[in-house]
Amino acid sequence: MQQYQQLIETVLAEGSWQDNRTGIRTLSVPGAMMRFDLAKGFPAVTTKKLAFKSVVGELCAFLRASRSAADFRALGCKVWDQNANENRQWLDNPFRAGTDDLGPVYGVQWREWPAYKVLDAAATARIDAARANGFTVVAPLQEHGVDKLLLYKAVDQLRECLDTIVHNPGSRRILFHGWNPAVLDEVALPACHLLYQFIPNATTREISLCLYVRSNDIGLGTPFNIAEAAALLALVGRLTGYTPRWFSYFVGDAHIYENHLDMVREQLTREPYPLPRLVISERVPAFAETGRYEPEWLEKIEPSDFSLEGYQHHAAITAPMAV
Ligand code: DHF
Ligand code: TMP
Repeated sequence: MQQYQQLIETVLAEGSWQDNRTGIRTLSVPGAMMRFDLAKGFPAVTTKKLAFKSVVGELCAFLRASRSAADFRALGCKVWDQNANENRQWLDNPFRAGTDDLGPVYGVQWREWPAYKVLDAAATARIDAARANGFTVVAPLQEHGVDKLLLYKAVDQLRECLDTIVHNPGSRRILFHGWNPAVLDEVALPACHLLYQFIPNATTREISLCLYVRSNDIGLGTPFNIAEAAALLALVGRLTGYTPRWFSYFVGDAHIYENHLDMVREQLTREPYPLPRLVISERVPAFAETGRYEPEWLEKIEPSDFSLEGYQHHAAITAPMAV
């Protein structure tokens, strides 16, 4: 994780002070990138202890399309409690559905992106094509005196990515998006890690991931986001018959909060350890061995199915999260 140390150094050296909604200033750099060769190990931060159980708990909650901090807690991840229950603006939002609700965050968009079409009731070929693509008619309506039909589909973007990896690996369109402009007014926090693109190589049987993160808290968020995406890629590879290889991580606003400076400076004094390996339990079927495609494991997977082997790390340090 030399790359993470370098990112900290870059922001400390080149960052400029920025104010933001949280009231805690940040040192920020506009645009940063890290690239990991996953054949060389799992990208866990080693200059402090990564809360790995919490990382995989969050991943499992996303995969199940959870929108309640209680579901995240039940899977061993407490990092959503403050965003659900301590942000005044969210507490006052009429879309908030009570204690612990986060709104339609990440997992809801990944697995159930709400998609609508309004079609002329007479356009039967279009309606049939939409139905064949999984849309169902939910209501008749009128627009400017013309009869129309409202159709709806909850798009399982992630499942569609796996289907494409298996059936059409040459596609350059295998991505899922977390940024849904139609629901920004309904969520506790608009997606930070928001665009995931899988790039399988059917010749080498390797799969790579490009991730775009619009806003990244380098002290707390970045180590989590890197590890979680790498674990997701390993799971997707297992279920589709590919070995994880390159992981490119792009950041828009890369920042260090003022109250995290002591933590990251302490990390810079520490020498990174060799990287651990990620192990996914045997019960999760490997497509490459069974020849069976079982994407339902996206929902069945448990945090305990993930473990790190040989994870050496320096002492835990943490710092407060800006809410
Ligand atoms: N807000 C802000 N300001 N920064 C974030 O990184 C952030 N991340 C969110 C939600 N809101 C956010 C979701 N992800 C921690 C890690 C990830 C995360 C939120 C919080 C965190 O506090 N990590 C601590 C302890 C983790 C634990 O023990 O479970 C750490 O030291 O890594
Ligand atoms: P923002 O919506 O004003 O950008 O605030 C979100 C903050 O949370 C920002 O500091 C980035 C951070 N964050 C991450 O770095 N990673 C995450 O996964 C999440 C949810 C948030």
